[in-house]
Amino acid sequence: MTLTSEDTALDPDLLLDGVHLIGGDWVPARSGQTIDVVNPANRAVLARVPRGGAEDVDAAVAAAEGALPAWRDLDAASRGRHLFAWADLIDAHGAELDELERQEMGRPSWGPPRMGGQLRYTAGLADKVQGQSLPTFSPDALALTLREPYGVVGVIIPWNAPGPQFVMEVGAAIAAGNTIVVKPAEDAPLTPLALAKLALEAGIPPGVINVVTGYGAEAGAAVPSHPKIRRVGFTGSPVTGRAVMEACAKNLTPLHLELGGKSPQVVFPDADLEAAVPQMTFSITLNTGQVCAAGSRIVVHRSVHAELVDRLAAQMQQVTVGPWHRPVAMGPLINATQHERVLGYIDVGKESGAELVVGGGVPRGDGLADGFFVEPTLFDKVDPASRIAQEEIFGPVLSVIPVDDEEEALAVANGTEYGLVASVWTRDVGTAVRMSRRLQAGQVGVNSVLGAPAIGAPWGGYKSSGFGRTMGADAVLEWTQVKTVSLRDAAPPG
Ligand code: TXE
Repeated sequence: MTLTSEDTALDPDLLLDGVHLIGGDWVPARSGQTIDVVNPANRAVLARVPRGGAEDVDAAVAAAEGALPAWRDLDAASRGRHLFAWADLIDAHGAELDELERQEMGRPSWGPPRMGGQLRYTAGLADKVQGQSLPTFSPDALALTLREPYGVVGVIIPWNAPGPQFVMEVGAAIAAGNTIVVKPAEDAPLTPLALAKLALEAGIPPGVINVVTGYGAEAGAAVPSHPKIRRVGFTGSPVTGRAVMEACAKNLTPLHLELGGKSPQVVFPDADLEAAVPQMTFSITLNTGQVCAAGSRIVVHRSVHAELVDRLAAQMQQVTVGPWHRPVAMGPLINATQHERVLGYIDVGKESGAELVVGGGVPRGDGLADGFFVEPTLFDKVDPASRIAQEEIFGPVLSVIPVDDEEEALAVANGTEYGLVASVWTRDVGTAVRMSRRLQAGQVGVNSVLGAPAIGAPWGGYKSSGFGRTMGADAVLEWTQVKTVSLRDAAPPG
């Protein structure tokens, strides 16, 4: 395949080709090898990125170590100012960043990115990281706690929202005074590289943010196993999350994990279906279902089940599918592996006895032949124990599970290993309160999907969806460790 970047509307200043970022220098991999980055809507090669490995991670860690003392010791308000400047540049380049992310995801536009706003919230927290003063046993002493950065930290991010994931993790870690090595996903490393370039332009010193591109088993595996990386953040699959945690265990490196979900949407008889159905459809088709928070299970009271399925079927049939440059609702899946995986789950669903109501295939049509497209798919009467109701599909596949009462709804909703997001559709405050308390999820939405529509809300899972929080004030604190300092008057009077 040949590079097609000249044919596209990509901003050449933000398209890094063949280089990643180590200590302020844009360099190739030590091995000299590269990986093609492909638009999954048409398989055109957008750019190549270095196929980094352990030695590149090593160099990035050395650069981050070099940058650490000055960044850590910079007054916190100045650190925050650097992040504000970065947010301003991100906003100024919003359209170009969106185009880049759209092409590496193959997805349609969702309007201006919100990354700048999220980053500004984090920037404002930089000088609000504070400890406590503590009571002491005697009046000649003072005791207080300091919240200090870990030092050099490492983050591995996935491909489904490469821009926001980069900004979220990097913003929180560096706001707290850490310096960082980031390993973006091999399928979508271009937006992270562009964001790192803007960070440098915003005046964030070289070496504070380092980006090593490459495959998971190579550059990725080198991050949690590096003895000088003092804390790790990982977002991705449970299988890889376990491997990352095992590697961290060897060095006793603390970490947080965000591992996806199988988020239930519990629909009560009094729900406003007219309002709910478009949101439910959006929640499973946004980003072609490649969203950790996708509301992939509808747990519905039997009295409104038939009406809900009819409405969902009508709504899902209206979801338009196509490449990034068309005004469609849904783009392709990220790559051939995910395409096979999602189609495989659809087969599993058909074989499980569930009723296929909408979709289930690969859409045909003009401009769709070369992309990894799949139809929005609706299964009804799904057995809550079946694989399509238990496992994260990461595609636009929605399962409807009818139930008889609130207790059964709760048992089904809580009956998977995951616990990222749960939604409740009801007009009754009492039902909303009871469900909010009893649903096992890091985020509960009442009459809303995909978690809190708030800036600065902490984000993370219960159960196998992971632990630790990646947004808001909690995220910044996660990147700090607590030191207790006690001071004593060496020669107290009398
Ligand atoms: O994920 P991986 P994949 C889920 C989703 C999806 C499935 C597989 O269900 O269908 O995972 O996706 C890096 N050491 N989610 O295979 O492997 C890899 O290079 C260190 C949920 O893409 O977890 C990439 O940067 N790193 C999800 C990142 O891990 C390794 C987002 C994620 O890849 C590594 C993505 C290793 N041994 C997928 N192997 C969410 N929670 O939002 C791979 N990586």
